[in-house]
Amino acid sequence: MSIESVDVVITSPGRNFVTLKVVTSDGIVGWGDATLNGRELSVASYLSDHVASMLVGRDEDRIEDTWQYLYRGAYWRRGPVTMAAIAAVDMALWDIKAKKAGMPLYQLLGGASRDGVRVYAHASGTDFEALANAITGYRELGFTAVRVQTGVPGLGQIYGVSAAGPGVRYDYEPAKRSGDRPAEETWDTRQYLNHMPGVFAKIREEFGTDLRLLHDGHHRMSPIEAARFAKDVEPYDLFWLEDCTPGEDQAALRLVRQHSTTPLAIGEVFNTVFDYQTLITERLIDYVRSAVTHTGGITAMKKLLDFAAIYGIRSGIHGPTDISPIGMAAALHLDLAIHNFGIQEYMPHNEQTLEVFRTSFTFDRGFLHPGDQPGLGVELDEEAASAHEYTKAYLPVNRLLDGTVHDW
Ligand code: GCO
Ligand code: MG
Repeated sequence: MSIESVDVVITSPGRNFVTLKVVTSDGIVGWGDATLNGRELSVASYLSDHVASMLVGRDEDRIEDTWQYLYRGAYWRRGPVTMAAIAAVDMALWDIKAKKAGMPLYQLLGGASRDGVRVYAHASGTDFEALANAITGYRELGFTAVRVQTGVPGLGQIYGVSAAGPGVRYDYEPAKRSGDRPAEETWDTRQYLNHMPGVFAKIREEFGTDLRLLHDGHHRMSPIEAARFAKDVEPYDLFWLEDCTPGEDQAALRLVRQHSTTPLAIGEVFNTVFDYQTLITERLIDYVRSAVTHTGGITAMKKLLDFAAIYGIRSGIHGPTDISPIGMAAALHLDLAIHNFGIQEYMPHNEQTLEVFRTSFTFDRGFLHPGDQPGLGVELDEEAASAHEYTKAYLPVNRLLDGTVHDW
């Protein structure tokens, strides 16, 4: 048996997704997620112009060999475009292998290590009342963990805050269909640092100590600012502080660590295990935040998480809406199987997306389960997909109040 065809499907049911379809000579279909938010077409081209023809005729069962062939064999390695393309191939091959075995993928990864996967939701609000309203809504749905982002007085629309109003919002989407260039937002770290600790204090007062609270700094603080923030929020027992400093600077986290016991998570912009080498071996983080889709797929992610396990570091796999339901399913199978699971991010996709991607994962009182369909458990409806044409969309660009470009 061998790979007979490889095709790229681009669809935009409210937001853009790039999906790889691999079909074997005996008709088994495997699906992989290749979505890179705001740069989707570059991965689509990498796959259809450079990778597809290399795969046709290969043995679909040789997943590790195919991974190495695409990674080492390309000479130019790493980077989000390359690693998203490799991830899509890898996911599709695991989907095929598990379908051939007649098992859900998590069984091939060692079987379930737990009954369900604890997930966290995105609670946000432009002010405290709206935020508290969102937290209440998620608690009523059974969530045991929420990520908290809120507006900062003096700044307009900022990262992580739904502009759509209070309540449980499944519609926060940072990529904007803003024409030929990105929308711009403004930022001031000083105002943020002065505002946020008080928000956590009020949340603990109102909601008690049970709820797991997470927060995303989205790469905006300098090392010393991040150290101050992590120290200031210590009394409010965060589950994690995410991306407190820009991801490239691994040494920055040494400084944050020296000053605080707030658990740290980083990695959604990383692509390989090498980005984590210092962070893991020096135990500078507590959670690995990579997306399966952006880190070379299930093969690479399993190795990364096993490496982290040796150092007592746990998983917190990236799961925003720009990861397609296929990438989300890949995460859930890993989450269920590995021992060092921490938590899984969950931003449910909109209805249009779920008409295109037929999922079988289930949500029950704060926990997801990938389901027991053979394979990943997600099938793409190509007819439904063809109704939604690609529409250019960008993540915003961030500027300080004086106009200087800042990390978004
Ligand atoms: C998260 C992330 C996302 C990213 C988005 C960019 O923690 O979920 O920070 O919200 O901003 O994935 O495409
Ligand atoms: Mg993040």
